Amino acid sequence: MKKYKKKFMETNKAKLDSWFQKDQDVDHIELYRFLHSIAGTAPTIGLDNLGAAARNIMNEIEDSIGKRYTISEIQELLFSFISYFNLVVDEEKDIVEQILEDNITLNNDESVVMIIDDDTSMLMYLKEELQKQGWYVVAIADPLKAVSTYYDVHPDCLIIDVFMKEHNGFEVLTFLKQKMKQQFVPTIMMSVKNQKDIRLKSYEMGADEFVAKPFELDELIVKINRHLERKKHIDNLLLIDELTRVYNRKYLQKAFQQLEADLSRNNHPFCMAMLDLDYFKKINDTYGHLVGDNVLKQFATFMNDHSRNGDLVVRFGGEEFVLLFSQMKINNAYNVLNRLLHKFSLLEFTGGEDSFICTFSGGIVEVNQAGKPLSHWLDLADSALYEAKEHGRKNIKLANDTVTVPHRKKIKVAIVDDDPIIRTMLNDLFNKVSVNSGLDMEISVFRDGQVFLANEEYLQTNSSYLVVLDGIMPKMDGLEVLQRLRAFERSDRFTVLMLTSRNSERDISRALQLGADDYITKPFKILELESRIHHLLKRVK
Ligand code: GH3
Ligand code: MG
Repeated sequence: MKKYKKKFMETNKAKLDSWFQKDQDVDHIELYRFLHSIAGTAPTIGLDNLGAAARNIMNEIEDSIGKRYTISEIQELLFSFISYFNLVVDEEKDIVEQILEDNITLNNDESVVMIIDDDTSMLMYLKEELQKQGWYVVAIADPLKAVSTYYDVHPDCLIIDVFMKEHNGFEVLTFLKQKMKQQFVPTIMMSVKNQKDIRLKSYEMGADEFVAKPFELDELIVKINRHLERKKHIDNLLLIDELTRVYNRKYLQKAFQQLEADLSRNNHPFCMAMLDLDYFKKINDTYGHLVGDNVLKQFATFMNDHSRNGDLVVRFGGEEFVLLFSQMKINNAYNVLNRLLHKFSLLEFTGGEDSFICTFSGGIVEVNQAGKPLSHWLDLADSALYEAKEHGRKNIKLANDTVTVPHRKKIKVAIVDDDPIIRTMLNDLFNKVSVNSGLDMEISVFRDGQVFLANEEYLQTNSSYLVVLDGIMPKMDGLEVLQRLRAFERSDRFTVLMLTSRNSERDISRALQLGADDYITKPFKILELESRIHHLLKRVK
């Protein structure tokens, strides 16, 4: 019998044994919790029938709140389970382990749809339905969270409700409109008020579509699909980054090939530098994202203005840029970059009333050998960049011959769940993701919310966390844990995935209001969970 099933059997059998040994009546709540945990876990590890059986009994006893069950009543109710847990079911194929062992390729290319609506039932409904289309759906109930999330997830399509209680959708849109001017992100406005002035205002603000509520779901899906296809088409044509007007990373491959051809033909080495702005998140947090955008633009312009003909500036992503210096030896490139760093760090930027300066760090590599792929040189430059960051930032480092340090900061992964099987499974899954993605992760498991929160030393560091939080736990439920995390200073360090139960709509709604970054309903399929984890990891700051 495979590991998870075995553990599952053992845990549940132990629980039943303890009831029988004590020979005392069992509370309704305790029985319900036992069944609830089976209903949540069994289908995830491939025991669908068992999960369904647990759900049936839960329905059966639903109206008996407060009842105490004698041991013989328990025996009668749980007859099928008792025999099951004592059986060895080794002939069943274990889906979970198969998935964990096989490297089933994830579709990392899913379109990202972001919905902003403070009506959480609408959010939940849309999220669930749109996910069925294979899209990754980010649901935001708090408009204030919308802006930073927008920058983190880079949506391919945006759906905004016009009338949100605290901030109306137009306000969010006004902000995002600035963004949309530079970047083409199809936007659909929704409203229960289907009046001409609202429709007109939506279009004037830059919406591509207006949808009146109530709407036909299939029609909405077709519309979104069409927008996503157009976006893909346009993205494929673009080689220039829309915000900074320098080349985007798609062009990098082409440019690299040209320079490499020159290298193999004429033996002209060239240099590649990876640059990253220092403490850029702080600029966003202090002065707002539009000021951050402006810094990026000015940085790109500065680099363009100060590079020679034939050199290339590429926005690699976020606040990372790649520079290619044609026909240049590394010592020369090193001196050039240091001069640029010095000059750039004298520039003054304005944010509101204040002025501030900005610096960058860089890693540089000399491409002097033909035949190696672009990724090889990028990894080397990235390693050197990481060393420059470690070395206190605002400096340039030369690459060694090997990739020495894992690039990127460490991500702490906290798994908080009272179910030992889910804990083990998640732990294994994250280990696999860590190996496959090359991300440096420190994975910890906690058996309940209290133990997790009590670990002050673990939580008080400045690290970034991905927290997988079970919604229903004894002592302190997941929602309370989430609420407490959100009260922490710089609480956006915690990217939270809630595990909820399908029928607890109220809990999901609350989780969204409290700013959970995503939720997944139990029982979930491992592959689905893995895909969500990949998306969430991109958002961990
Ligand atoms: P470090 O010195 O270690 O590089 O720290 P950092 O704060 O610069 O790096 P971090 O990776 O923590 O934060 C980068 C931030 O850049 C997070 C992301 O939301 C933001 N960002 C990414 N793209 C854009 C963009 O187009 N505009 C703005 N304003 N912010 C962006
Ligand atoms: Mg940075």
